[in-house]
Amino acid sequence: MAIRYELIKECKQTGARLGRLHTPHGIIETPIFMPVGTQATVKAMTPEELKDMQAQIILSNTYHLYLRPGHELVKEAGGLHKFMNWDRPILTDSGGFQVFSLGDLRKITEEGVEFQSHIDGSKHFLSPEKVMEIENALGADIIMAFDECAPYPADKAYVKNSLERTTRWAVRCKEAHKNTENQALFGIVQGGMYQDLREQSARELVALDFPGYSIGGLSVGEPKELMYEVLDYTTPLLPKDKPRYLMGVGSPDALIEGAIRGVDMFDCVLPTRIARNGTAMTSIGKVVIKNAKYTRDFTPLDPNCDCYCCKNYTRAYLRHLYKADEILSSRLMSTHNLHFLINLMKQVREAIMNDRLLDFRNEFFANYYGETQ
Ligand code: PRF
Ligand code: ZN
Repeated sequence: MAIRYELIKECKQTGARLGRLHTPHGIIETPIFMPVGTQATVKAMTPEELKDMQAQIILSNTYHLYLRPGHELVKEAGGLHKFMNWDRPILTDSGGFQVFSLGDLRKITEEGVEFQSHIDGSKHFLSPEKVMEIENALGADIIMAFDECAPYPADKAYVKNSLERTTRWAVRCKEAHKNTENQALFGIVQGGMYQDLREQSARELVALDFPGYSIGGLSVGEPKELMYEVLDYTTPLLPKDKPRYLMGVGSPDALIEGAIRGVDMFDCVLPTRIARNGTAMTSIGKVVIKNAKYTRDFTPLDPNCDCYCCKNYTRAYLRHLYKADEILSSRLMSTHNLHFLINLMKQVREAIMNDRLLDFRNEFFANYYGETQ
């Protein structure tokens, strides 16, 4: 078995889980936020910098690395860890989400998905077997099954069809996965916003006995309250002794609400993407650094943060860098935003340890949404 989940305790106030995930490249403390490194790099950050901000695991993408530089080349380099010089755990997503987001550029059949590259328009075909070949070549500690993420809104017949195909593809992934000793394959629960379909999906996947389970098909445009409602009835369907990963979710409120509902792992491009657009998440709410009110603000980006950016630079300087279109703007803002979410999860874990996650949530929200910057 490539991974082992150790449940340390459940928060008495919320039922949130504090755990440890043992992987071939080290131990991850959960609940955890995973920075996204789509193209074998967390944009603008070196692995050393990610370690400095205590990133424990990063995510990368099958779809992108298959198209460029190609999984064979990454394998030739000695695998993804070696290729990108990151020796801590890595999780790869299957491409199920990226391919389905291509719209007109793809065609789904029972066999797999035919699509055109977003880079050069060339034709490709991804099947469960092909995705396992790619993920085995990349060599991440945790790999995802090839799934179909239904859009929102979608009618029930469509969602039922896609979740049933996701189960059939999960069976094929399990059969094709060649490296079970070093790589843990997660099944992905789908079923849209329909309770009975989530139950069907979870039941079918749990019967296949994966080492972990992802919750897909959320944060696809539905209202936040609806996502929380789906989580309310989905996480209890999953085995307590396996990790649960909520895919593509990473706003501070969703991280806390997800942890409260029993989620152990999260990922999102949000912190790095908005950093490059000049937006910071801080303990007292969002800061849009280009605003004129920061011209002469010689205080740190976040008064309560001890990241490299906040310890050394002012809002006025960061605003200048952003306005002058300097690379350092993206680097410093990304440093802060990643540190902010990694540190938020550290605080969530401490709150679970002390049976006070509900209190922590209320305090955090009062500071985050209470004042406008
Ligand atoms: N499936 C896969 N990756 C994903 C998703 C999914 O449903 C989502 C949905 N938020 C993000 N990333 N394979
Ligand atoms: Zn900071």
